[in-house]
Amino acid sequence: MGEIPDSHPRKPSLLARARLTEAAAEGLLAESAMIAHGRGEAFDYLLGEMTSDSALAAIHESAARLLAAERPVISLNGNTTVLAGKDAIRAAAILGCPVEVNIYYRTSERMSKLISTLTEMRDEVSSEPAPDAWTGSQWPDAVMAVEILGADADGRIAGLEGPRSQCSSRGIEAADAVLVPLEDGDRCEALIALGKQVLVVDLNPLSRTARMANVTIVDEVSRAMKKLCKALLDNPSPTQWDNDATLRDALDIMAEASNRI
Ligand code: PTJ
Repeated sequence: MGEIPDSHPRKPSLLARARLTEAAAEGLLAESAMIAHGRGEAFDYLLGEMTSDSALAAIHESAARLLAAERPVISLNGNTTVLAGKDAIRAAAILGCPVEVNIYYRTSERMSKLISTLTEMRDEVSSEPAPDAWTGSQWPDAVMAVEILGADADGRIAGLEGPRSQCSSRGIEAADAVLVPLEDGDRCEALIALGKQVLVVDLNPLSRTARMANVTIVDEVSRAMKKLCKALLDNPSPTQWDNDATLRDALDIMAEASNRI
């Protein structure tokens, strides 16, 4: 892809497409990854390709619940690793928690490619300047301490059958709070049934996942994960959360999109 000028109004979206196309060629993504992304893009277009106030509130609530959890984990699939893997590592470093590669269309080849990609990303993040409030060698130490789980599928998500139930016993199985961007409805339901806090990122406010989660961030995953890192540094506390209100707000914004013409 040629150079996209900074002035191009849809530059981030075009860059995301280029990243996904490259990742697909490298074998990191599910065959249906582009279909999922295209559906997300359509919703994002209606949202004006920006983080709404209600999505930002959901990001703060998710940060608060992850900080309050005893064993939080960030679950990563193919699309999320490619679009927001580095921010997921940054968030995990701030939280002192693992990330877990947990994919819907599971093959051992994709698992090992995604784990290698995240390992390289972790190295890169460790040599970045520390965020505010982190000093000296604290940041690289915290980043390098982020475990990348998923290779040993020695745990189970009770209530699911077959490869989709596989997870790490020290990650999703043991977790009391799971951040799962772009999750499938059945798995979201199973995690909720296990009594875990389920925090999701999904541009479709009507998806089963969006409607079932404890907190739904209706925002594009790379924007949301960047803002989540900032929110974690603010150290917020959990509140009474009305998730249906955030879904209704996203739908209202989409319904009002015609006013932008
Ligand atoms: O890597 P795998 O094997 O785990 O597979 C990942 C995909 C995403 C292919 C798989 O989980 C899948 O098929 O997902 P679905 O059921 O199509 O759901 C994807 C949801 O994520 C849809 O509701 C989309 O609107 C939403 N979505 C897609 N791209 C983004 C997004 N939400 C936020 N940010 C995005 N970039």
